[in-house]
Amino acid sequence: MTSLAGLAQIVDEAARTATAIPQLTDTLPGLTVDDAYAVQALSVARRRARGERRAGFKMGLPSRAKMAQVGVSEVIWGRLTDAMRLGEGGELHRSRYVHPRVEPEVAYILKKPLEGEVSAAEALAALEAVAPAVEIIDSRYRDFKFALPDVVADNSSSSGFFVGPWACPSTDVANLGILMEVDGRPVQIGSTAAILGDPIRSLVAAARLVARAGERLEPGDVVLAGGATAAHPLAPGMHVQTTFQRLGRVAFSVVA
Ligand code: 0L1
Ligand code: MG
Repeated sequence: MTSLAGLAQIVDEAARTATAIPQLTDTLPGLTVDDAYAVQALSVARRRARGERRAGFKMGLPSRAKMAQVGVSEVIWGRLTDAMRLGEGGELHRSRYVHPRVEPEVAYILKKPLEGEVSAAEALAALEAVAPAVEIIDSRYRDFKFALPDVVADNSSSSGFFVGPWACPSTDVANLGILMEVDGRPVQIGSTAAILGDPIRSLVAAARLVARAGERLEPGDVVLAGGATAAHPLAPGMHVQTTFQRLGRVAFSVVA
């Protein structure tokens, strides 16, 4: 049996070298979701040991449709580091990823800690600001195929994020229209309401789920609330612009 640390090395090296790997559950069908979160923590610890710093958390599978697709009833989560944050308006290097996709999200940044069971009102009171954002997801598994323990071990496909202009934390982001365009052509249209009905519920879930791992959301943490539409595959030469009603735009270009 490969140790959890050994599995962490496998997923971390796959991400570091942008190399597709077989699913862990192909050879370890008994791998549990709890094991997978332990692997995730160990793999992110390897990044930290290389000098990357904590940046916050991402929530994954926030829509009922995406949960049903993967056969789960709760959102999943992963960890963000400063190396994953990309410069708004800048470039994404395709060669650094296995098969990247982009999805529109809402980003929160905290001014107070949040831990365990909290209400939406408590979550709102802990906010420093809210912003439009996009997440770059990149499963390290071949063909973007995985079972739940695989994706959790792989840091819930976390690989990058762009954050747009920060807005006042009292901005109502419960049901904002979103348009994602590639080279001026619409590729995704949706609403922030697809994120658990209201993205603040995702922040509430983040506080609860992260506490199960003995951690809490800290001041300065960015929390990505989860994808509001299906993710769009990225290729060199694309210019991606995502416009959020009331919040503004996030744009970037894909280079080889
Ligand atoms: O951020 C997400 O919702 C993705 C979570 C993992 C599933 C996937 O990679 O599609
Ligand atoms: Mg996401």
